[in-house]
Order: sequence, then C-alpha cells, then structure tokens
Amino acid sequence: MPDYKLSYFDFHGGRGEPVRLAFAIAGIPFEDDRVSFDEWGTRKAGTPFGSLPVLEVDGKTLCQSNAIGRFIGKLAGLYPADPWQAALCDETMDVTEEMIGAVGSTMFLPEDEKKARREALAAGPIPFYLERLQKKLEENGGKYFAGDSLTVADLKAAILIRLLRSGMFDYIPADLPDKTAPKLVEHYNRVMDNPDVKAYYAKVGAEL
Ligand SMILES: N[C@@H](CCC(=O)N[C@@H](CS)C(=O)NCC(=O)O)C(=O)O
Repeated sequence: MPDYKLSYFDFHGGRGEPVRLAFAIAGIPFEDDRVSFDEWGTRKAGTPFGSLPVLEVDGKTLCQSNAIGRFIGKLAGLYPADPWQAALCDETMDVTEEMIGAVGSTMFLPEDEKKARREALAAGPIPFYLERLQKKLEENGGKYFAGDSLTVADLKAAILIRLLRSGMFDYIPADLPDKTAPKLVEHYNRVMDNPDVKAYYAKVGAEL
C-alpha cells in the first residue's frame, strides 16, 4: 500500500476533514499531518499552490480538496462507478466548495467589511444554496446526494453544515441550516451516525 500523508489545519473541519473521514471509513492508514496556524507562515511557500489540504502519495503531491476527495473516494468505495451518479457526487462537492469559498474569503477582512460581507451572505446566497442543496438531496431520495450509499459528497456537505452550525462565523446565524434546510441537518446527523465516523471521532477524542 502507498504511503499517504494528508496535511491540513489542526481542527475537525474545513476542506481537509472529509478526506480524513474517507481514509478512516476505508480503514486506509495515513499520516495525519496537522498544521498549526503558527506553523503555516513558514510552510505555505513550500506547498504547491500556497494552500491546504495537500495529499502526498509516496512523496508525490496532490492539491485541491475535491480532487483529493475523488481520489480517496475511488480508493475507499465512496465515489460512484456510474458516470451519472459520479457527476451528481461532483455537483454536490463543487457547490459545497463554492459555499466554503464564499464564507472562507471573509476570514481575514477588517471587522466592518467582514460584518457587511457575512450579513449579505446570510441574507441571500447561503440560504439560497442551502435550500437548493436540500432540494437536490430530496431529488435523490433524501438520504444521500449520489446513488444510494455514502459518498465523499455526503462527507463534504456534512462538514459544511457542521461548520455553519458551529457559530464560529460571526454575523452568520448558527441556526441558518436548521431554519432553511432542516433536511440537510438530518443528513448531517445521518453521516455522523455512521459507525466508522463515530469510531473515528471517538479515536481522535473530538468533542463536536
Ligand atoms: N480550492 C482549494 C482551496 C484551498 C484553500 O483555500 N485552503 C485554505 C484552507 S481551507 C487555506 O489553505 N488557507 C490558507 C491560505 O490560503 O493561506 C481547495 O479546495 O483545496
């Protein structure tokens, strides 16, 4: 088996977390390289695109969370073989990525600008995307975003819901998902109830 090393920030969320979960579900051992924010200043320049996550496979690097997710998803049996279902999986991953990008881009803004941008996102784009994502989930039967079993799209969407509900984004009400897309919250709970996901969080001692 190749040597896998995933470098990502040291918290149970963000773009790296679905990959950690996919490894854990598949039972594929990997080096969980957790980068502290202090360390990041010196490590950024050494990454291929100045960002994380980065996956190393026998020393070769792969960037872009969705590319990494699909790669591990294929190894882990968490990515559909059927082309249409695979495209649905990609669709959810890409929509989720757009939402993470929109919220993430406000992180280091001056406070007044951050407040204005986040309030604008909370007033329109976030509920819009959540409602439409919920509609997509329902169109696929309500349990999973693609096919009839867990995929990397479910992991990515679930981590986004946890992030939004965490309250870590000032000016974005933490109850926005519950109010606008309760089926996505149910979906989040379904993913967290997966026995492998539960075992992973118990192992890493996460308090979610
Ligand atoms: N499209 C990229 C975005 C990567 C990205 O922006 N990562 C953030 C963390 S989630 C990052 O590295 N931020 C620190 C920085 O840009 O210096 C992906 O999906 O991997």
